[in-house]
Amino acid sequence: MSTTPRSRTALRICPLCEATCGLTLTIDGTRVTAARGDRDDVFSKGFVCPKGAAFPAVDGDPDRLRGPLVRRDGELREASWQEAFDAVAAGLRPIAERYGPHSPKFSASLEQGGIPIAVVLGNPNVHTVAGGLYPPLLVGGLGTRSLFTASTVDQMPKHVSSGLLYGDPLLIPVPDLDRTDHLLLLGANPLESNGSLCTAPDFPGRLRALRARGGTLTVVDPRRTRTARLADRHVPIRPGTDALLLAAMAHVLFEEGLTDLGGLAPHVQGVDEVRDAVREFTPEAVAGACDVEAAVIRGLARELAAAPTAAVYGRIGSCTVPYGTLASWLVDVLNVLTGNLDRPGGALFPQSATGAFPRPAGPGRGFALGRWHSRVSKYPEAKGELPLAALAEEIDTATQEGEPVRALIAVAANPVLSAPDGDRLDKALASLDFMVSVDPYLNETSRHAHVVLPPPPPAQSPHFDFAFNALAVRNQVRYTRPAIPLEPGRMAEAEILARLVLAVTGAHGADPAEVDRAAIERTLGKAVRDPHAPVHGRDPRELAAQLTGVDGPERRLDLMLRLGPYGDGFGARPDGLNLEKLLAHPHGIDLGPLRPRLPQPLRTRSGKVELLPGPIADDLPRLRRALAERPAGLVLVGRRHLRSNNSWLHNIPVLTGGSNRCTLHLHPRDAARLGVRDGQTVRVKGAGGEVTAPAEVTDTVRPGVVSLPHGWGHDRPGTRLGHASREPGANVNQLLDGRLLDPLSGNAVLNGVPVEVAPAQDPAPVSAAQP
Ligand SMILES: Nc1nc2c(c(=O)[nH]1)N[C@H]1C(S)=C(S)[C@@H](COP(=O)(O)OP(=O)(O)OC[C@H]3O[C@@H](n4cnc5c(=O)[nH]c(N)nc54)[C@H](O)[C@@H]3O)O[C@H]1N2
Ligand SMILES: Nc1nc2c(c(=O)[nH]1)N[C@H]1C(S)=C(S)[C@@H](COP(=O)(O)OP(=O)(O)OC[C@H]3O[C@@H](n4cnc5c(=O)[nH]c(N)nc54)[C@H](O)[C@@H]3O)O[C@H]1N2
Ligand code: SF4
Ligand SMILES: [Mo]
Repeated sequence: MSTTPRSRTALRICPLCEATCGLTLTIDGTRVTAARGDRDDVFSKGFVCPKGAAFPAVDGDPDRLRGPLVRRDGELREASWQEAFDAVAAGLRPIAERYGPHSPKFSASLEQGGIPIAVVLGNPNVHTVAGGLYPPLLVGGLGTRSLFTASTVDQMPKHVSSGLLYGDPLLIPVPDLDRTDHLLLLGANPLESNGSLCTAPDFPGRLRALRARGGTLTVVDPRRTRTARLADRHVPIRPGTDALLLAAMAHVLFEEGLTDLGGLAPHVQGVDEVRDAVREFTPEAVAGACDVEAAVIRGLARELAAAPTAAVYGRIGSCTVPYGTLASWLVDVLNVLTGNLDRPGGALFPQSATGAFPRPAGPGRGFALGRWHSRVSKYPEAKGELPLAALAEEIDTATQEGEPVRALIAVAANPVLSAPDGDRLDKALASLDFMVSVDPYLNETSRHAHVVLPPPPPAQSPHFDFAFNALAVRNQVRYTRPAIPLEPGRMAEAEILARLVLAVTGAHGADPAEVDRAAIERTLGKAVRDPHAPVHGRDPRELAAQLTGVDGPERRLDLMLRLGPYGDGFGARPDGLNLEKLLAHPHGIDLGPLRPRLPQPLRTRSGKVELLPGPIADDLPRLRRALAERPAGLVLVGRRHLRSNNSWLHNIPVLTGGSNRCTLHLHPRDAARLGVRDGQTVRVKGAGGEVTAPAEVTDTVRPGVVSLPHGWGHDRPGTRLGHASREPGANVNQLLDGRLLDPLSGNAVLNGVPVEVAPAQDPAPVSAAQP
């Protein structure tokens, strides 16, 4: 690569999807001018997709905010950081004091939500160092029960099924992509998404390698996606019915004597109960609802059982549906029944370098659901969160008990587009007493904030994958420091969030480094008291003094690495990992293939995999009723485009255009029936509202199903998204009213939603007299 004297290269892990590819950036002065895959990256080995290659444009988008905005006289105006945090403290403290734990108004009742300040955490928090380290301190510091995150429009069903099966909602098995002989993939399209809850740089290449080594790939999806086209078999299921299909597969395994738990058997309880629970779900009974022939379902079950190793893997299309938790549970049940859970080639539990140090196997505390409920609709919490779909009503609806949400802190979240019924949420946000957004853009959500605190662009931020290393198909660890120093006037996102923690806890103005110091002190204090910890009995101050790193976040990373499963234990294991060692390996450290781990990480009360947990058993009658359900009309599903990322990359010209458009896919048969021509504008109507979009007639969707991508609808005033607002698209989530949830997880139903489609009237010709 040609480099001018002023240009240099720097490594940076890509934050734009879960694949976490290593990038080599070319930097000219203080500008990123090119990005390519880092060939020496121990995990991604040079892979890069069009989004990663567009890193310079994403990083350098001129619409990114350069400094904070503070609302004055109704207008968001540029302000200094000092003014911005003064405004945050002035806006939040009175509410915190009025309703907080020390005030007479504080409701100690679990049912009533405590303090009326909500925290909303969006998807990029799992892609930043700051998002991994500070949100728990923020939520804890506020003492709020009003926590809403992107998880409840995404993977909460998987957390709940893992919580119930294994006692730990974060213990999620991932398919052993590189070694499996057979992959059954439901509701995922990794050729566009690059994978989710399965971190695998070059997912497409790994699927091709699976086929090249003689393995088989089956894809279950109502659309013939790029992934489906790569597969040996594509099953175009009716949306929302995966749980029925999987239950019938389990039925066949029992009926035909094909279950074989292998070495897993001593660690599993409840197999006979599952056999009874799926008795009614014969392939013949589910075939009509799924619109998949019984013989095909039997074939799927037999193939799964016959494969030397196999993995069942479900994602968005199996989670964001009315039976999302049941489907997520059944995915793992099938892996267990065929002996594929926790064995090479099957589905295994990764071991992340920043995970907890392994403690001896044995009974744990289990996983509880519904420890408190939302104020208005009484939705049960799951994993400490309330459904994002209920955020609007928690703000705009008064009830007898508790206070409506009055103030909100949004970090990296755009729920006006990402969550159901954006119009209602839009109005609700506008009615708040106070709102803060930590966001690089003035967009559909942050435009309602009283203070916007913009983090620096990714090249000026460090990167470590706290979340995705625990979901990766290979154990490995990588860290990249900021590729470019902070520009003058910028504040690191870690410092922004640390200052927010100070502001909400009444310590506004204190040194933000105190937040990290206190966090380190707490962690070490606990560790030295823990008989299983490598530092048991040692002096926490002496340990804290050993931490290296240039700032608080780095010292916290060093701490987690040293206490982690590969760590040096502060000298207990001198060969072990610490930050210094990691920094000496800029392309990362490979920690080997996934290994069987059970029963060690189980935290259920029995200490075993509890195959038929009570809440699941209680939800099965609902699935039995679904056997008889058939949608009367069209149902809607989503889709992702390789060059998209939820709601926030439509402002990057190189990532828009071409096939990346907000069009309604519909099958030629449905188009003919409705009198819709290709390219014609259609009206789509759902329970929450109506949108218009150009029709794209294509047989890649099955008959009876239409598809519209999410994250569009950039036509609201008061945003600063120059490019996105020129081709705004329609907000698919306006079709939802937010009432349709998976009951166990509170996850919004985003797929398989009934809609009506009709040709729109051609727009009236513009009269010359119009102003
Ligand atoms: N209909 C439908 N709706 C969906 C989905 C679907 O499949 N169908 N998918 C759902 C899923 S899986 C998800 S995860 C959600 C995502 O929904 P959200 O969590 O709302 O995520 P995004 O839409 O990606 O918006 C991210 C926000 O973070 C900001 N941001 C970007 N980088 C940074 C950063 O480094 N720091 C900070 N502080 N902010 C940053 C962006 O400007 C943007 O405002 O959408 C969900 N909504
Ligand atoms: N390019 C790009 N990559 C992304 C994102 C992005 O927006 N763009 N978002 C990121 C995020 S936040 C996430 S969570 C991941 C998601 O990653 P994936 O889970 O791979 O998400 P999708 O590509 O939406 O694939 C979901 C598939 O489910 C199908 N489907 C819909 N309903 C059903 C159903 O009822 N049953 C079955 N079996 N299938 C169904 C849809 O047709 C679609 O093809 O992608 C991440 N990566
Ligand atoms: S696959 Fe994901 S992580 Fe890799 S370059 Fe593309 S967007 Fe970045
Ligand atoms: Mo997501």
